[in-house]
Parts: sequence; structure tokens; C-alpha cells
Amino acid sequence: MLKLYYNPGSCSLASHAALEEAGLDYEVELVDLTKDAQYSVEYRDKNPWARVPALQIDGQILTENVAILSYIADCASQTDLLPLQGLEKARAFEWLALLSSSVHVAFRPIFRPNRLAQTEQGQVDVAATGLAALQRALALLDRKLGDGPYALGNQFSLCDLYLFVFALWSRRPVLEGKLGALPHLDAFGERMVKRPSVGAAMAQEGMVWLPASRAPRRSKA
Ligand SMILES: N[C@@H](CCC(=O)N[C@@H](CS)C(=O)NCC(=O)O)C(=O)O
Repeated sequence: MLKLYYNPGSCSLASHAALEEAGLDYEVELVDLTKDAQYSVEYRDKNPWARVPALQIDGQILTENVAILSYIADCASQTDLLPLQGLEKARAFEWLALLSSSVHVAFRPIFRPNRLAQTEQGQVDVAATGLAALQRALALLDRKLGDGPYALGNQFSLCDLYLFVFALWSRRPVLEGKLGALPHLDAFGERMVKRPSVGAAMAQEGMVWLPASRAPRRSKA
């Protein structure tokens, strides 16, 4: 039996939706990041890095979305959830690595400025510098996705479930009105949220798909 350790709306949603997409039997256990549950002794015994997702597989723990998605694709061998070889496989891992490193990390200064600076002013500076970097990263991501309709072009893959997480994050209230136009990412998100695997994982996590508010807010003055 597989057990996914997750937090609602976190990057663990990619692995959660992938388990649904693959039609595997699994259970979930909440690691409530709002209550710092990732730091509990019990959870750090499983994952010393104190992060979600973690997937328990017959008593072993696998961490990192990239590894978990790759494992899930192999478990669902009857459908190609990730390309199997050659340049197509490399392209898929190019996407996964990009999302896991450059894109995920670009949100951190906005979501967790307190991890990057101690003083209030320092955190304001980190968030402002981080916002400019996030705008650039998302603009590049939007261009790379293009009309898609999927990350790999016409073929759906688990890369799309990971990419969806960042389409979702781009709609968080803290970013409202702060991001430039992301037409491809928005259209992609609208398509993906209708996918049964995404809908099921979102519903289980109690997540909602918010309308995009991209244009910079105009000052009332
Ligand atoms: N590279 C890891 C990143 C995992 C990660 O940073 N997860 C966040 C949630 S999106 C987390 O657990 N944060 C807890 C914390 O920072 O204390 C992956 O993709 O699995």
C-alpha cells in the first residue's frame, strides 16, 4: 500500500494528482504545515528534510516530487505517464527539474520571506526582490509552455500535474494583481482543473481554483 504525506495545496498536490491519474490504491496522511507538523519527531523520522511530499512504499520512504512522479509513472506501466526513453524522456525530466528547482524556489521569497531575512525591513526587501524574479520566472515559464496544450506539446504527462501546482500558486491572494499577463499558464490551468485526477486531488485537499487577477492594481489616488 502507498501512503502519501501531503499538505493541502502544497507541491505535494502534484504527487497526489499523479496517484489519481495512475489509478493506484493509496492513502493520504496530512502533514499540516500551518501547525509545523513537518517538524514533529514522528515525521522527521520519516523525512529528516521536514518537507512534503513523501511517499511511503512498503515501509520505505521516497521524497522529492521528481522521484515520486517517476516512480508513479513506472507503477502505471499500462499508460505512458512519462516518456520512456531518448530525447522525449530527457525533455520530460528537463521540465520536472526546472519546476522543482527554478520555479518552486522562485515563490519562496514571497511565501516565506521570514526564512530569508530576520528583520521586518529585510523581509520586505526580500519579498520585493523576489517578486521581480518570480515575474521573470513565470513569464519564461508561460513562454516555454506556449499553446501546449501540455508541457510536452500534444502529449499529456505527469509534468503537467507538477506544472499545475504553480498555475495554482500564481493565483494565491498574496500575489493578486502583482503578476503580469500569463495567458498560456492561465489557459493551461483552466484545462487542467477540469481533469478528473486534478479535480479529485483538489477536492480531497479542500482546494479551490481561484480566478486569476493579473493586471497590476491601479492606485486610487
Ligand atoms: N524539492 C522538493 C521540495 C519540497 C518542499 O519544499 N515542500 C514544501 C511544501 S511545497 C514543504 O514541505 N515546506 C515545508 C517547510 O518549508 O517547512 C520537492 O519537490 O518535493
